[in-house]
Amino acid sequence: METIRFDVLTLFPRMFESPLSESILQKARNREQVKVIVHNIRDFAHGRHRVVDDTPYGGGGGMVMKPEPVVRAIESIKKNHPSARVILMTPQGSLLDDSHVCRLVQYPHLVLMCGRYEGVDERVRLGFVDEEISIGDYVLTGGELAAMVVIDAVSRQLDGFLGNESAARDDSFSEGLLEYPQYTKPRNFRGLRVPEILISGNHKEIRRWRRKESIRKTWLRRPDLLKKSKLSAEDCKTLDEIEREGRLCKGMA
Ligand code: 6GU
Repeated sequence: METIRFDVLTLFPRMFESPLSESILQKARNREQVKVIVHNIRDFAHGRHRVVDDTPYGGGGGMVMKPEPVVRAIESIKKNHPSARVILMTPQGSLLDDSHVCRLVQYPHLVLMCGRYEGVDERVRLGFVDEEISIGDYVLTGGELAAMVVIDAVSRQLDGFLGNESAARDDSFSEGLLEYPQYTKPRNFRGLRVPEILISGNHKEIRRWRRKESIRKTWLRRPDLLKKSKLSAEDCKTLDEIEREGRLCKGMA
């Protein structure tokens, strides 16, 4: 069984309790395919008050996470697991995408350090972190939610994580395309009908339809992805068809 371990370093360990305890992620944890160990950075702070943050040199507002507790927390894991990969969650990191997720699942052990406040002392980044990740161009109050996104997205790439029929390689982004539209019963929902082709039982035609709708959705919503994806000669013909249909629709409107 392909497994992975995450050690999370955070000032807010309880944030991780319920999101990681539901659904298939909890099942994967039950069978120990995914291990998540959450550590409170405050436990590594010294002194009566266990201070973890301080004002920035040079002035300005906000607080900065002090280097000592963070580095002690990282080292407490590295001592027994020297090859664990240390990732700092920060809006300054490189943007997480599908290829990034597929690279991360190759590591058997990730340490996810969650930044808070206005940031982490620069010296933590310089000496003790292997890479920095952001999950998008917006600012969260801390790296915790982003770390959960990484745990979820990376875990579901493990072999055998999803049930046997579905596989991560079939979904959106696996080939750089968005997923085709899905339908279930009833056939007629408030006058909206399931496309006939899906009820036809003609699996070759269903596959063609799905491929086309997948290309269409990507063309409409994410033309940037379409440019990067590897389309076959047949896909290119399909795309021509879609573009012609698109022009027809505009003509009618
Ligand atoms: Cl990893 N952290 C924070 N604080 N904000 C973010 C982020 C991470 N990724 C996007 N926004």
